[in-house]
Amino acid sequence: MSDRDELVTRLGEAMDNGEFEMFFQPEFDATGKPVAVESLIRWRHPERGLIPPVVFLAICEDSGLILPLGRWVLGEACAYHFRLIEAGWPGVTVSVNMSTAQFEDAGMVDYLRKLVTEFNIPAGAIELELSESTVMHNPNRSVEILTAVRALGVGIAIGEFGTGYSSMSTLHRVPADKIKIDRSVVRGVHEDGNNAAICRSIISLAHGKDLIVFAEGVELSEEHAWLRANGCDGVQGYLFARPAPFEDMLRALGSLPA
Ligand code: G
Ligand code: MN
Repeated sequence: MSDRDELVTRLGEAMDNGEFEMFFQPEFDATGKPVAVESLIRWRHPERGLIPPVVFLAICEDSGLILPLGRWVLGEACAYHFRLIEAGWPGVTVSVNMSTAQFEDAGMVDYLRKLVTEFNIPAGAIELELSESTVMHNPNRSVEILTAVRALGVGIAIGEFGTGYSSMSTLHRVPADKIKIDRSVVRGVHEDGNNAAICRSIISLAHGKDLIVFAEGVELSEEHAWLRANGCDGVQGYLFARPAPFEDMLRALGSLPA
């Protein structure tokens, strides 16, 4: 058996054994109030410890394991919505990253509908985060899927924005609620004229379409200050909180960004 086949087998077992878990990274609005938590999958390997998604997600996609795994993640997002309420954070959205294969899976919307109905998930409690390339993989189909998703009261965020060549046409074609500017564009925005120009135009285009704009990967207080001064609606990044297990993340929610 090849290393890859072995890993595929092992990943299947990991699912059955409950070795996957969700980490969370908060997002704050312009006043410093936590408004969302992005859920990020991790594999807690019994011997190798915590394994980041870059190591296993591509293999999950190739092997088809991404579909059951993605459904598990959606179920977790619903469960954590209720845990956030219990913890005293009822208005905080749980954001779920979704890969292209899962997004385009014919059963995805039905599964999401089943969860939303069964658990009585209120509008705005859950948000799907899709990369620009996922949305632009098959734009016509994406419009159909996104329209159905939004009809369920599930929000749409387009992440890693500003890296694809199609950024601007994406905004005009697809229904969404929120744009997340990629951290490569946010980096050094207070001193890098190119990034500043890109951020400014993304913010103005998004606002022109009634979308809110968040910045990913904010690491410096200077970047944060620039973003606030230039109308960015919210922020996420190491400056405020790193991805962390749920309980640790809750503690970070309490300490507002400066
Ligand atoms: O593209 P996406 O939003 O899915 O990426 C999420 C990943 O980005 C997380 O796993 C997290 O580790 C990383 N990340 C989040 N905030 C920051 C940051 O401020 N700086 C850097 N370098 N990486 C970050
Ligand atoms: Mn993300």
